[in-house]
Amino acid sequence: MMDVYTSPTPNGIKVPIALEELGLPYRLHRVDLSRGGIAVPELVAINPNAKIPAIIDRLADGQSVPMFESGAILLYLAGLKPGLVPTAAIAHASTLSWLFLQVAGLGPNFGNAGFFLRNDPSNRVAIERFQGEARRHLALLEQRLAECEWLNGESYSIADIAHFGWVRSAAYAGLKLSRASVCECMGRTHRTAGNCSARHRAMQGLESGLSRGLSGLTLATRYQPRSRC
Ligand SMILES: N[C@@H](CCC(=O)N[C@@H](CS)C(=O)NCC(=O)O)C(=O)O
Repeated sequence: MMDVYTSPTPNGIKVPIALEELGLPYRLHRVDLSRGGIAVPELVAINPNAKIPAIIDRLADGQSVPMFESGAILLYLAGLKPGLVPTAAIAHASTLSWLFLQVAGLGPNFGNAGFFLRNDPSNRVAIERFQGEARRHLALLEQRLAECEWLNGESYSIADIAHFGWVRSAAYAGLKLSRASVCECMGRTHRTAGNCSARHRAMQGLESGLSRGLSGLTLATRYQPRSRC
């Protein structure tokens, strides 16, 4: 059984989505970030960087495996059960490229754009830099998803999962999504893929478990899971 420490944030939702997709059991521990991750000792015990998501995988042989960084966790989970990273060489490599683009590029730029918009709105240099980069990354996704249904070109993967939370929260970075936007593509991704019932479960798990009692960032505002697929 795996213990998952997270919150309903763009990075936080990645791990429960992947676990639901894979059908792996887990215990969810909601981390209250209102005073910062550093104020949560059980989180710091797993992640010295005091950020969610973090996990402890409790193995059958008694070992406990702590992990942090959402991209690393997604790769670890995908290694436990097939389904979220294709084995064919090109699609495999492409999954890694799009995953790392999210964790190193799109995510930090969205996050920093949102931070400066809220905390230092007169700082035009920072806002133009981070919002400009956020917009540019979004355009890359739009172009890619206009060309193929999935980011890796072959199948739904941890790369799509990684981007989904951030794209949904584009308003946080002050970005407006166009009609033929990535959010729609990602919504389509989560609605119409072959394994639709798993996707439905994933969103149910998120919305009933993670976002309960929270004012919520921008989680669960755009995507409405369909009862039938
Ligand atoms: N690179 C990290 C970023 C994680 C991150 O920034 N998490 C935020 C929430 S989305 C957090 O824990 N913030 C709390 C804090 O900074 O105190 C990852 O991908 O896991």
